[in-house]
Amino acid sequence: MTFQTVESRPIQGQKPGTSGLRKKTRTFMAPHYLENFIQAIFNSIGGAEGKIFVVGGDGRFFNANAIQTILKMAAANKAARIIVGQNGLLSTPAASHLIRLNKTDGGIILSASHNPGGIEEDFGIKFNVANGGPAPESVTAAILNATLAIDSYKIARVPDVDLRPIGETAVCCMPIRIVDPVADYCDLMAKLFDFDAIQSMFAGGFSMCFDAMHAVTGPYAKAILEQTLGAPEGTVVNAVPLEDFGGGHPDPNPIRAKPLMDLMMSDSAPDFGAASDGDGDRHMIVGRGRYVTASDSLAVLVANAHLAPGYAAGLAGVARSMPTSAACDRVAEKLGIAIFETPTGWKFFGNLLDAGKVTICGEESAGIGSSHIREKDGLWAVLLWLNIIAVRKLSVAKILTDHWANYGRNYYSRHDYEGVPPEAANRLMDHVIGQMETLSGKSFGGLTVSGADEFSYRDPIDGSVSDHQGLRIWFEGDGRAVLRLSGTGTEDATIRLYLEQYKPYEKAASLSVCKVLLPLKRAVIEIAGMQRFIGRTEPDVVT
Ligand code: VG1
Ligand code: CO
Repeated sequence: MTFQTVESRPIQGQKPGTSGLRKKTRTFMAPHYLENFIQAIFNSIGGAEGKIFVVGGDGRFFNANAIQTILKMAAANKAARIIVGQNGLLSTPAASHLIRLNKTDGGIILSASHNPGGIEEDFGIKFNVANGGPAPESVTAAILNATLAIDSYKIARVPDVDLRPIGETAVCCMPIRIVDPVADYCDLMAKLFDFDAIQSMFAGGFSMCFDAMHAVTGPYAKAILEQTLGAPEGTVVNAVPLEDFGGGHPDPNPIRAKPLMDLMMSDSAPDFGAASDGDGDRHMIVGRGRYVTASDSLAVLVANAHLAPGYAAGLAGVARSMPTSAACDRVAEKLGIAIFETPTGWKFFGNLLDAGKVTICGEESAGIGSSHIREKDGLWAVLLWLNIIAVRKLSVAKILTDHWANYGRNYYSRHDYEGVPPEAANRLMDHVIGQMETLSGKSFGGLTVSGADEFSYRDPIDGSVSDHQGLRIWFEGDGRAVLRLSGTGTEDATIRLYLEQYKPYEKAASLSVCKVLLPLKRAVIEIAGMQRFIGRTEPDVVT
């Protein structure tokens, strides 16, 4: 018998409200676990029969095995066809593009993004819908319900498919198209950006280092930056995707991408530095001697996007996640375009993009993207920066200081407290929520609170409401702090504290970020009772 129906039990796992399932790899490898989740996805969308899906992942440990299981389950569930990246590789943005380009019914992306990979580390599965974007909350809720109700799954008992040759193959009678993971994505980038201008810039000696962090963007960056745009070989480092990302966290921030930071702060720094995360949807920009926060990157891209051919007609509007700094709001205001504030997570941008209300969206975690797909896009952001530099012929540092001179500066930093026992993290948050009504007017170390609330979002397109999206505290004198719990961890809780202080340009010149934000940090530590609830006040990661 080729197709088998296997009896099965509900699985524990998905956190309500998250767009995918992220767990320890061993959990996914346990009997029936992965299968149950995949069947739950199919069940929640009215079955896979007759549907077309894109499948691919970031190449981490278990990627190859999981894809084989998914192909066999899709065949047993009578899917019409599958488009899969060669060797099972697809970056999240490339998968989003393939879903749209081929008018498919959605895609299954295997990644735990910036989380480390390996048998003792993390694995994840995201389901993206037909617009190419992460499943909205209505769909993730349906998947969650399906995981709790499941009693069996269907799978074909056939040998593995060889995913090395590009071209047509099949599992049972279900056709599979194995595609070059880079080609279509590269074509899309060539339409949006002035490749000739960037090419001339490289030909003129412009130097760059792109750290792919042994994750999925290696092949993309090599094909686009080196082979297409003519950057010298060796511009892309750590370019081969490894199952364990070389033992690191593929999270493009100054801590995890320290070798790149060290290079860019040294005497031998190239003109431009960039990195991307595990699944290629996020980025880091660092100029010679100058790190660019993601919030500033977003503001600079919004202010200069019209210099790239794909955005020459201007932007419809901009959206940013709530914890992201308001630097891009100032640009939007000057451009006279709408600005939307959404909860953390790319899925909240989908409706705004589909409705044509916004062209560029961004998050402080270095996920920035545009209407070209429905995911954030690391390489896209890097290419837009390159296009802007090619046109303006200025260094990153100069572009940034010019920007602050025009708009003033939103000093910004995110502090992550990792490995916190979940109960302690919840008690801390509850403690702040308990004070919400009474904080206004109180002073903490000389800073006076001017307002506080818990962020709730009403989607302007479909009216759906998402509550409990983080705690906001405003201070007199243009300061803001945000506290929220990470939704992407797999073990303990991570508390994220976001600090932001606006200064008009006269005062913005060359102040230290730490110094500017210290009073805010002290105030929040006191308000949240940090020492009392989690036994410390210093974060693990500061970005
Ligand atoms: C983090 C980031 C958030 C991002 C999410 C997924 O979430 O803060 O901005 O959308 O990761 O990114 P959290 O809940 O841990 O703060 V990725 O690159 O995993 O697709
Ligand atoms: Co990612």
